[in-house]
Amino acid sequence: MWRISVLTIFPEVFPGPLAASLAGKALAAGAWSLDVVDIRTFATDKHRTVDDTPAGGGPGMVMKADVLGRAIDATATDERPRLLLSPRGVPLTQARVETLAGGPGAVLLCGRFEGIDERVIAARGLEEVSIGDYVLSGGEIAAMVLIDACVRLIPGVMGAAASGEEESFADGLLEYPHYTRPQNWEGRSIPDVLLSGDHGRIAAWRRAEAERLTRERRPDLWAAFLQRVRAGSRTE
Ligand code: JAH
Repeated sequence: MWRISVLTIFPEVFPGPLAASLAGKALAAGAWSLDVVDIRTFATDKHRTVDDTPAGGGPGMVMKADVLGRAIDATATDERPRLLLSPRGVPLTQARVETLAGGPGAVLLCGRFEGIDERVIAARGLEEVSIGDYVLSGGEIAAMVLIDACVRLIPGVMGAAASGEEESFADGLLEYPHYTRPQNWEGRSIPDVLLSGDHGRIAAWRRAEAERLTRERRPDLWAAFLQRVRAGSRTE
């Protein structure tokens, strides 16, 4: 079974939205497991302290190495990758999500405050992963994002539709626009080509729209796409 362990000082926020929808049904059905560990239970003092002032001074607080070390050691005795959700991590990609979903699961450490003692990252082999260039209040919501992206790829969770969609993202373009009935809504109609029944023209229109949207919105993806097209026409 695909296993997630989450280490957090806010255990009550899990499973949160992960309990809804198909991911929640799959969790209830035992297709994956979620083990939530309250970091605070590994504090040893009366006030169950998990943070302290930064060495060298400065604002905020830092999560303590000793508490986190014990929490990780009590949770992660297996082969699963250990990830720290962090705005300075390597960007999470669909390719990485596929790798994680195809493995045994993951141990996710959710930081709070200014961050965690750097020595824990080295000593416990944590890999820092970012879900985007913005700062959250802590790693919990980022962990939920990562879990959601992985769980929908577990065989049998979402059915055949999801894996088909993955292929369209895997070719590096944004999704084409979607429409459904009614044909006219608030004076806006569905593009004629989609009602033509001509599957060749429909596929060509969708492809052109996917390319246009990618070019307009994501110059980074568009440049990578053009590179692949050029490399492909050299070797094939
Ligand atoms: C913020 C600990 N890449 C998104 C992301 C992930 C984690 C955090 N922020 C943004 C974060 C404060 C404390 C983690």
